[in-house]
Amino acid sequence: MIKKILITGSSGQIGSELVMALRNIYGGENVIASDLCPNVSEKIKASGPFEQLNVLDKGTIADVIDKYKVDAIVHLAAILSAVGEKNPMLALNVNIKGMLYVLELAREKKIKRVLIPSSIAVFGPTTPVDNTPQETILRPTTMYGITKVTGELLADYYVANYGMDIRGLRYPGIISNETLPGGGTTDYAVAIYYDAVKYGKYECFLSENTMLPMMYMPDCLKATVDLFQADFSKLKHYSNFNVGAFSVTPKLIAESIKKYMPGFEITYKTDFRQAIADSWPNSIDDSCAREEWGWKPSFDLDAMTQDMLKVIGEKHKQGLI
Ligand code: NAD
Ligand code: AKB
Repeated sequence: MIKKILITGSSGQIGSELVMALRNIYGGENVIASDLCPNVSEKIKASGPFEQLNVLDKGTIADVIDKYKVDAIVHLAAILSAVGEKNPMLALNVNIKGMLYVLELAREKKIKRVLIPSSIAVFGPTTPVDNTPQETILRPTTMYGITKVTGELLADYYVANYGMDIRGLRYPGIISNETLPGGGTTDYAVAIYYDAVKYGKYECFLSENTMLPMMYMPDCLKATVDLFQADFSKLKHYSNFNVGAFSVTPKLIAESIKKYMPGFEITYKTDFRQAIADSWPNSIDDSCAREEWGWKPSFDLDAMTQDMLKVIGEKHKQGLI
């Protein structure tokens, strides 16, 4: 039985919501939030422990594991694709060295379970783009993607050679309304909703027909918790589950927004992120996740759009954005 979970990178887009989801299941005191950035939301501060933690500081990670008798780690601290292309050495350092410290400490301290997300960024221009299979060509052209492939291989190495329980899933672009994304290529799919509510228009940095796999945050949380709780002995894959929900282009999101905000306008001005998006798949075959641990998404594009506009509209009315 897992008793104490440490989450790294917990102030990010996913961590800020995953901490609360896991605290609801395991109890506030049993989920230790941690991030490089000391500024933490009131919600996270009030509901359980928070530690300022740099994943490049192995000694402090070890101290936090000992202090709370941590027996599971969800390692979210990372540098995402767009920031990673601007600063490849930072991405290499944080994503590889940080992960290696977590894996080594998990081995040394006999941590029972580790979950580390991967990404659709493991795929590259030579990967089949439609319904991208679980087992396929992994030759990414971004530093972020290179670190994610390395992470998957390292995790599987620790499972095979040290008998450890390490799991991971290849998230698509995650769309949410609580914490803004941290510098990825799929960030447009969040910004479009904020700008729709605030200004009634959006200038997109990807071209109108750029198709990418995406997922709404409630499904991301469900996928993460379900894989975290899955029976490890029943898994055939470990660190690299494809998970899909729906695939969209900027034009399709704009059309979905227009159903509820007919006056919404979108324009396009592409930048360096277009090349990153062009190297990623259109859609994902997630049948292994469905078969091995029962993955099934709930939200489609229109259901997500309605919820995003409602929540962000409410924040806008209250003057929070
Ligand atoms: P994010 O950028 O929103 O958050 C990352 C967090 O890590 C930030 O709070 C940052 O302060 C922290 N961090 C950075 N360097 C650190 C360090 N040295 N030590 C400790 N903390 C540090 O990222 P996210 O979107 O929440 O992503 C979480 C995980 O999910 C990452 O592994 C990412 O690759 C993966 N992922 C995310 C998406 C997505 O669309 N959000 C898609 C695919 C995969
Ligand atoms: C990014 O765009 O970098 C992330 C991802 C798909 O990994 N959202």
